[in-house]
Amino acid sequence: MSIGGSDLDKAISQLRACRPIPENQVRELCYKARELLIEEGNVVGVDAPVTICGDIHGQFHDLMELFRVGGDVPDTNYLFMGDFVDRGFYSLESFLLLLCLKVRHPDRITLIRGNHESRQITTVYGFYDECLRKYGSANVWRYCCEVFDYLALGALVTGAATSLPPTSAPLADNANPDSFPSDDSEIEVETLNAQGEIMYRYARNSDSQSSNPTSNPASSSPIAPTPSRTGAAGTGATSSANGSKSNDTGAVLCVHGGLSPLIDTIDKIRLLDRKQEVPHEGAMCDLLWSDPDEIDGWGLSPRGAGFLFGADIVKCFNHRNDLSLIARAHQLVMEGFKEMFDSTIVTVWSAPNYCYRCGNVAAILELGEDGSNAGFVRRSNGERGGGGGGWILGSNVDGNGNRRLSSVLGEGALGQRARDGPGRRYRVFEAAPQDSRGMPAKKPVADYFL
Ligand SMILES: [Mn+2]
Repeated sequence: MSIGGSDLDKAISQLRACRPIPENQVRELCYKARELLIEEGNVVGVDAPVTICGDIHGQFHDLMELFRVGGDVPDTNYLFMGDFVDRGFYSLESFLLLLCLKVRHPDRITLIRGNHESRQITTVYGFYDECLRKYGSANVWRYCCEVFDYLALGALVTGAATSLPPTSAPLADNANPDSFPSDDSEIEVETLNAQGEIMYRYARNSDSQSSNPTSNPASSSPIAPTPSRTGAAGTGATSSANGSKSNDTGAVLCVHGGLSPLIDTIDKIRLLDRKQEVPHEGAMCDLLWSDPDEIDGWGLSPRGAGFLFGADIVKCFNHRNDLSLIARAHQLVMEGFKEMFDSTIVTVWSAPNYCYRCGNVAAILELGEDGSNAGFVRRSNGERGGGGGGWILGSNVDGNGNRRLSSVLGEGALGQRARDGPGRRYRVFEAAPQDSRGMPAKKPVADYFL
């Protein structure tokens, strides 16, 4: 049999009901998924608008809640930053549903690899046992692991708007509208609850740079605007004729864990041979395992894999690669998301009440579309035309084409934000009601009354 067309839609509705699909369909699905994923580069190019999600960890009913809050595929574009499996009770249904959606709507959903998408880790943390329990053999686990090996290592989101369009969303009960910025200011961050009500709203910092001061009259910035660049954000290209002129927002790099001391440019990620089990060390391992931390430079990770990296590392990397933000997952955040280092990096966590007992809320990050970025041509490998990933021709390059080190290490990179970040809308949500999980409440309600 082949899983295409109506079979695929049938599999999707079966998985949406949290019912596993037959083994032969899983085999076919995994084969199709691999065919798609093999065509993707290590760093997938993604156009805004997109909704960025963190760890799921087999919490199927919370994934359904995520889609309820964020919109369904294909109405909403999604980017999932890995750790689909392990810990929760429904790794199988969660991962297979995401995989079905990927095969059904390849341009609407991007899946990148987390450190749990690995043979070794899934053997210890639940996914292997779950497959064995649900199918009576390890075949399905093996098919899924073969897909893991082909997942991209990162994604580069371009074309995100610098500010959020005004919404007419209602205010949450606990919102304090007096603290909201005035109507004419540029909204940089907005936080909404699961009902779509606004909880917080922040204007762009008045000391941040603006590429187009006339569009931001509220800014009283003493800092000179960054010279206008014309290349596709994230490629570093400046001479491309098809770039955006009105949006100076850098690109957003999405990885599961973080940075690596072996990787100073995004191009170096593109050169890795990713089609393998996650190694115990090296660049690929670091991208999936590392964590940001309040340290200078690099540090040893208590996880035993990857590294800790400080604000200086993030700011240098972002500056060098024309990034305005790194989005990553991998660490439980009680509030669902956490911005660090002057908003140059954010952790997004999408598994509410992690392990059904941590009591945290979850979040997803929406990046809006910058209308001025239309006209880019996507190459077949998903990378942008025009720049080729080169970054040497920027305003920080001297006449000989050398990157001016001072501009990377000087106050331009470390003392302030080098780039305006994208407008960021966080939707925060709680765990799905327990009764939708098909498990009885700890004490049946009747006990209290009879
Ligand atoms: Mn992780």
